[in-house]
Amino acid sequence: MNPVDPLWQEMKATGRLGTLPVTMLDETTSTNTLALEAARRGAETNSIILAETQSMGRGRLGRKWLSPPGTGLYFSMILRPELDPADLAKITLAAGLAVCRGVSTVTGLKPVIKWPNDLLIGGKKFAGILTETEAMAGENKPVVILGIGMNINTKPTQFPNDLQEKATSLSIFSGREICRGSLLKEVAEEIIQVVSRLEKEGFSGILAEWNLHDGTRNRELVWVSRNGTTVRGVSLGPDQDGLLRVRDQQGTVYEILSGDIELASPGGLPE
Ligand code: BT5
Repeated sequence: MNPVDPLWQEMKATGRLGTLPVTMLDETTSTNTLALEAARRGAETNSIILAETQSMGRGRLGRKWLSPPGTGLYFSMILRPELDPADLAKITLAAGLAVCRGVSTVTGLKPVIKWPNDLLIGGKKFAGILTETEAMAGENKPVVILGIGMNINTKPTQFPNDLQEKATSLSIFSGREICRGSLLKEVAEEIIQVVSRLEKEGFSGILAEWNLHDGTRNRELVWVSRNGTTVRGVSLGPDQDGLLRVRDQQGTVYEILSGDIELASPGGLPE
């Protein structure tokens, strides 16, 4: 089903990806759940938990992440960043940048990010990020579980009907099989690098680079808040805190902390 993937075989045999500990499972409920449990037991920072499929893969706000077996990358990394709890939302944006960079290095493709956590190629979603945190007894830093789901060699028929219109995989888009081991290695290294940059230099450099991958800047969006308020306006991109700025027709600028945005008009996202 997959091309020969020496790194995958090596990870299975050694439980390591370079220096990083990796737990590889054929199936689990959610790698984020397992990673959190492992973190509570004191698992090493930057450990990776990966599964070939998930029965209860999670998205944000109680949504599901579909994990067709054997063709994607579904993994969670245990991070303990030296950051203020208020800065943790920036990790999701930094991770989006890490995925773009990793995908671009391994495949030459140029994904874009739809704030805050969707990664798109050819206007369709191929990856999503779920960041969860927990304060740990006896530790001064909260643990951050960074969960990433990516459709790599997934075939169109592996998506249910309701996802076929809006989901894609790197191989569907590029017409070739992609080596999952190389991609995991590159993305994991990029994550470690962006988190370290966030800790040492703050958010502005990462934001400047993130802006180059912003798939919705200057596009008209609709955002529906949790209490049902609808804001329609033009995206000005994220601010220095990672909140999305949207300017409505009256010129009022809204700062959006969470939730979903949709393009107001058809026409797709940049490819
Ligand atoms: C996300 O949520 O996009 C975050 C996904 C994170 C998944 C990883 S896999 C490893 C780790 N373990 C977990 O349990 N989770 C993380 P959100 O923005 O809420 O998007 C969810 C929506 O994306 C769903 O409601 C669907 O519309 C769509 N979706 C679900 N599965 C998909 C898939 N495989 N490909 C593309 N879109 C999908």
